[in-house]
Amino acid sequence: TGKEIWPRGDEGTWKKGLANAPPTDDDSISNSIVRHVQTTLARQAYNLDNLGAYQAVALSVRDDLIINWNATQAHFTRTAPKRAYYLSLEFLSRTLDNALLNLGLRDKFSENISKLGFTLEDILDSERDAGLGNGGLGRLAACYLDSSASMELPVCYTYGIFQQLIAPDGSQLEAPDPWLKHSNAWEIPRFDVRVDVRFYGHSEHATRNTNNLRLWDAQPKSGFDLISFNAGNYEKAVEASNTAQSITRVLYPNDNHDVGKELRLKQQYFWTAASLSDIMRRFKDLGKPFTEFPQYVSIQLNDTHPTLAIPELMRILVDEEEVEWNTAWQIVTRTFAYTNHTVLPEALEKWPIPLVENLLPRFGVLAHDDLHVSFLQAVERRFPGDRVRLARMSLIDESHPKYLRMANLAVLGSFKINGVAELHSQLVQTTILKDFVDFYGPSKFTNITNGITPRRWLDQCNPGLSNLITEVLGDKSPWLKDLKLLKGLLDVEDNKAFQEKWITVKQQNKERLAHYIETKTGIQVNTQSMFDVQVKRIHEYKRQNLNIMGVIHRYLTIKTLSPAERKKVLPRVVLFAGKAAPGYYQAKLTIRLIVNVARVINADPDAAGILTVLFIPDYSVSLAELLIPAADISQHISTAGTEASGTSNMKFCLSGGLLLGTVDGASIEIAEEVGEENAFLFGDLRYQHQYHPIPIEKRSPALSVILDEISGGRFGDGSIYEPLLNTIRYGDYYLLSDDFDSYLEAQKMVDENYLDVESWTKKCIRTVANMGKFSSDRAIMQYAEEIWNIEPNRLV
Ligand code: GL9
Repeated sequence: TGKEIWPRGDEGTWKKGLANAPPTDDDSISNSIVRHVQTTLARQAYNLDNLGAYQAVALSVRDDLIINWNATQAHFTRTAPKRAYYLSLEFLSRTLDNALLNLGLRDKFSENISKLGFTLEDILDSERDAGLGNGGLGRLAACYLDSSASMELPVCYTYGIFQQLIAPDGSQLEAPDPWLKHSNAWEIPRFDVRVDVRFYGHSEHATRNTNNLRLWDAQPKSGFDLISFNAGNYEKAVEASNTAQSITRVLYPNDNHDVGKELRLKQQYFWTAASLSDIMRRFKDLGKPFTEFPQYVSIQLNDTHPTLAIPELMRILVDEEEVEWNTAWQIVTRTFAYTNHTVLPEALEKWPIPLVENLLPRFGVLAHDDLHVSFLQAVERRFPGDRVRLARMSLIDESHPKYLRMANLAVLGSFKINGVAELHSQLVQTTILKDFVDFYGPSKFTNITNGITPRRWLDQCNPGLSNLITEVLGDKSPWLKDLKLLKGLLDVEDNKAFQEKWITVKQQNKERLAHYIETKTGIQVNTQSMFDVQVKRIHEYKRQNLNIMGVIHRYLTIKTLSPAERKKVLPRVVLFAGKAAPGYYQAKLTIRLIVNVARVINADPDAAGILTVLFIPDYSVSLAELLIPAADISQHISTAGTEASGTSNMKFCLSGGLLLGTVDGASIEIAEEVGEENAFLFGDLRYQHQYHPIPIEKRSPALSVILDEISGGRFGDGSIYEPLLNTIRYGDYYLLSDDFDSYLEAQKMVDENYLDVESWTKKCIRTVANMGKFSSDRAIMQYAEEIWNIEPNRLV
């Protein structure tokens, strides 16, 4: 673009300064850490604690990252490639270990940290998770940032996902998660990037490319009301400041559920408007006409949460840049693409029109009148007289009050719409968006199956397995960047020595987890057991209830055995973790039931050593990194058709845990890849959720017995759980009684298969060997090629 890279002064002096090497050799690493302790943190060496040491290490690593980042940005400015922007309201991550691995400096830093009297492990543990998301959707954004070459994500919450505590009676308590309590080395404030948002009124081994996550914080335009202050009204003086800051203060803790609160709408508009304004600034620097905007910018909407970006771009183009309306709409509809992440009706966002009109008056007009009317006219021309279809497709739900349907708006304003696994994308096209497929034709709709980053979900969280794989495949950078190379493991699947090492790695991961469990809960688990894990948000559709009913069945069976027979039982540890949305009554009851069932079983000498059940509190990315590598089997047992993809299923399989699941989401594709005989899938897809007039005793006698045991007080006061039990007895919307028997069958298969150590180990090896498809590198390249039309732009 001919943009000046050396804006002022003497180029030689600048270059000499910039050439100062980042800390990569031994002395410079420890020197850099010590310098940050002494100057940046202004601390004394003698009273430096782990947190202080963490901050100094993080700052040293950051120096390195910034140098790469600046080079990447300068390179992008010079070459002016098309950029893709991933707009997400959620992001879930931890940074330090990931940065060290990607820079290829983990071992060197570890040595230097030891020399300074700390351990890398303690330092890594001092980092707080950036829990700025609820679950899979937020973690997916983090995997995609890792895998991508040019994205910027707009989110900042002062309080992330709440901290979960378990009360003495087994119920969940929430505590705030002030993730920014200590200053955060990974955030660099950009005082030069400020935009107005108005409401109301009218490296690693091979690549140096370094991306950033753009986080926004809300500040009032004039923070401090001096007149009120001078008049002695101190509260009023900071009122505007508090109102503005409250926008970014909290994460709505709902997963797959829309609540429709005004503050949430403010957040959505705030983040999208701030990001768009930033994108616009960068585009304008190029000096190109607006008609070329889609040649330089693609914007991916991570679910409908940032969909207000569509009318916002219209507003900027039409009102501020005076682009003609039809031309502006052409630009908008060539810029946006929309990823749908759920077909659950309760998760589809809709905003009351009066709320939108009050908060964002211009959008009321844009969405309600112009876009809405011309779209309805177009549908009417295609399907004359089809009033029912018209009502379904309309941007407006004509109830009282009227609602703006965000998915319809996202489809209207986007050139491509994708689901996140094969089955899910089909369901999207045949159910919630069927009318739109009829209208636009199928080519506007596609599938991009989710992926996970192998750097974090294998190399970082399971170093034992990563090293073993490297022993077989040679150098580790190639396979970590081209995950299909894992197929090479098939050559050694029969090798006894390799199988032994494989088993040892899993055993060590189990011991690492058992140690954590003992320090956190005081409970000892038998590490010779099979580790059976279900970790995810607690939700009726994910059916933790089915799992706990299965556990009770196992327990009751153990109780019928003689002591001699019990000795032959294959020992199991069943682990649960996950948060329930604070307002989700049924999900909270599930947690209470699991905790109390666990208590009874763990205290029963008849089950000692052969069945242990645990609910581990406060599930997070760091806990996932510990749990996933230790699992022998993991459960993904949602009612078929409800889990869009799931991504933890991929993480478990990539760590050599086998999959026990329903035919749902990406589990279907995983079973296809690894071989049906290496996964335990059960149940089938029923498109119709139907009311069950047949009594539960007839539908599933086995399940009925268990419900009665719970009611009867076997696990504490049964009346507490009646509301939960009744959802299964009557209605059974999530089809537990349909699937219970086949679930038990599948569990029996798991038990039998596990007895043959060699064949089990081979199943695990084959699973890992065939997981290449599920790398987020593949997924992000599909977005780049099939949607964004951008190419890798490598910094050398
Ligand atoms: C989700 C789906 O429920 C998951 O099946 C899917 O893997 C992820 C990522 O595509 O998206 N959709 C959704 O609303 N959540 C998901 O996890 N929940 C949140 O994280 C908010």
